[in-house]
Amino acid sequence: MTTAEHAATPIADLPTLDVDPFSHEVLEDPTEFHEALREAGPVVHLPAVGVYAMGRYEEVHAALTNWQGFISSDGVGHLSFHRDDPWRPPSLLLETDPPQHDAPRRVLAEVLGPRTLTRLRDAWFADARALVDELVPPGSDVVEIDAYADLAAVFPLRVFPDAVGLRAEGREDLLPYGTHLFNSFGPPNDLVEKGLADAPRLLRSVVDQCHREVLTDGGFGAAIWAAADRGEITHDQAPLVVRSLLSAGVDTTVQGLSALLYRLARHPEELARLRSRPALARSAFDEAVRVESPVQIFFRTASTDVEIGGTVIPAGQKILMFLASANTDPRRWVEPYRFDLTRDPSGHVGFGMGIHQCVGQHIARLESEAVVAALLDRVERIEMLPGARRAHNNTMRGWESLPLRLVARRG
Ligand code: QZP
Repeated sequence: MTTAEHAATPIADLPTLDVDPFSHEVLEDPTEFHEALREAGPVVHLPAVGVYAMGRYEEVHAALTNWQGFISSDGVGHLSFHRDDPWRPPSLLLETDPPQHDAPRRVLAEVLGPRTLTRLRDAWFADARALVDELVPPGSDVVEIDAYADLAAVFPLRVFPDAVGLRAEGREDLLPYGTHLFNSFGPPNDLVEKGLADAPRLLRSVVDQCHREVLTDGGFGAAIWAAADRGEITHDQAPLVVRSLLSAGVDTTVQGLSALLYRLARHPEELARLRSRPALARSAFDEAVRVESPVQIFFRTASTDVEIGGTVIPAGQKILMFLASANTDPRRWVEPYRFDLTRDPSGHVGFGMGIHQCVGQHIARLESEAVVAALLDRVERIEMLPGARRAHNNTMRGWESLPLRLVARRG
């Protein structure tokens, strides 16, 4: 081999793609953009965002797992904490690197661990049954629902705030806060602009729900404060760790559920497969997360000159990872756009990968399992109705309205 074959591509010679991935056109349907990005090369300059982007599975996976080379502590959005003032104090989990990351991560992993899941399981299955009974009242034959507004955006808010131990006041702020938070990871476009006026109030409301005094006994919030009493994190850190739960646990599960409901409606044969093998309920959620990727993107920052995909990313440079594109890369997945419950979706990067991989993913899976079980019980068929509308957000892909017809099971 010649040295030329070993030499990394100088950054100036990288392929360029002159598309704004945060434009409404791309947010409506990013498929074509993802294909162009993957075809352009392993690392591609995006002048519209001023970053180097990755859309292939191999490089996105490599970047996510190289936390030493691609750090989070300069922000995982478009802003660089070095240059710019963040609109909220940085997260102790999302926007830190080891060693600062370790203790908060350990605490949340324990709080959201297997013991918690076992404790919540029966109650959440009953809650899902109750909600589905409201939507498909016993004796009804066919109902039309908005699977976003009536189900996906309702169920997580019925179970999660109670599990955290929140009071009633301020729960209505969680989803709008999340919407702005996820927009704010993107560049300062119209979506961010629209949220700016209300952002300080929403942030205050969420922060007000993190204090020890307002959290009920027995919840995730109280468990985080108890970890502070044991010295596992400091008392100063506790409210910010609670804030991470409230930031990461609402919009994500709402759009994760809407992704699954959409896919089940579009693929009746997969719903039938799920009915014949209910044990598929867990992987059904992961397959929906893979193919729809509710969390579409994340940024990192090169800590030093880092080689990736034959390119050296210069120290301090932001990179943009397209999780959704990696999750549909034909180099990694057979028939990548097919929602297929017979495939093994593990390895998808819809929950991220590496040390920052979603610490609440088991909670999200449990929510989805509960909803799927309730639906399988009460519903024979799920059909799309006209009028579905995508929500446009700089980070999240999902629905604003998802009209579905549910045909009840007989007997
Ligand atoms: C949001 C935080 C998809 C995610 C990046 C979700 C998320 C995770 C953590 C936080 C916020 O710690 O504030």
